[in-house]
Amino acid sequence: MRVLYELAGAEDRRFSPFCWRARMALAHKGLEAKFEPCGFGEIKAKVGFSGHDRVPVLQDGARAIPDSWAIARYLEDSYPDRPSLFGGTAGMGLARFVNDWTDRTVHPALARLVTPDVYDHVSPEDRDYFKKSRETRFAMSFEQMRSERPKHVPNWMTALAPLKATFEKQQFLTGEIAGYADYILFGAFQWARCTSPFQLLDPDDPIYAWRERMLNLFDGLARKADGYPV
Ligand SMILES: N[C@@H](CCC(=O)N[C@@H](CS)C(=O)NCC(=O)O)C(=O)O
Repeated sequence: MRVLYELAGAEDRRFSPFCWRARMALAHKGLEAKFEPCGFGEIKAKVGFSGHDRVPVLQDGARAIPDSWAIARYLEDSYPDRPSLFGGTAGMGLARFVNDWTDRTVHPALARLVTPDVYDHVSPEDRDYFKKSRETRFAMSFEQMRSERPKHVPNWMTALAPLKATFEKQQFLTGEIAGYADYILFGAFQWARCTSPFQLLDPDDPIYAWRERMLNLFDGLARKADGYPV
């Protein structure tokens, strides 16, 4: 039995960018799993058995794998007969870069725009924790963050510039078929889509068209999730 422990917000909304990476990777491999919801306050109790205090954690039989990157590596190594996530060692090396770039550049730029909206979708019992931890992280209140949002849009557009250039020329980061590098990046957009009505992309942006293609994958897996179709 395979179980993916995922972050869940109010009304069971699944918005974690890292959990979306793992969800898309499982779908790419054609592997079934049970998706176990964890509120922020439940994570330690539910995934403590793995020695980790963050989600996603994948349990596959007797194995427990924490961390989205480790999960992707595990799936690739354990299910080599299924479609490849990386397309070989060179692809894996480049996906590693996309992982770090997304964590260090895309997420921080996006967090400035959507974090107060994420708060609106956090479970009531997790709201105090979320507000306190995020307001401390950004050293400002959510009210201030909302009012400063327009100031941070140019930084977001700058971060996206290389993607725009790439998607003018190819369908996916990994070429003609989506691969794990796309799922890493897509997790960020899905985090926003599931929580924020803020329009991040113009419909004529090539990144918008890529996001549409990603939303269509696996019978619209990500499109079916509760969110804002912006
Ligand atoms: N490097 C980890 C990061 C996982 C992570 O930060 N997960 C968040 C959910 S989006 C979490 O568990 N946060 C717990 C908290 O903020 O208390 C990965 O790629 O899986």
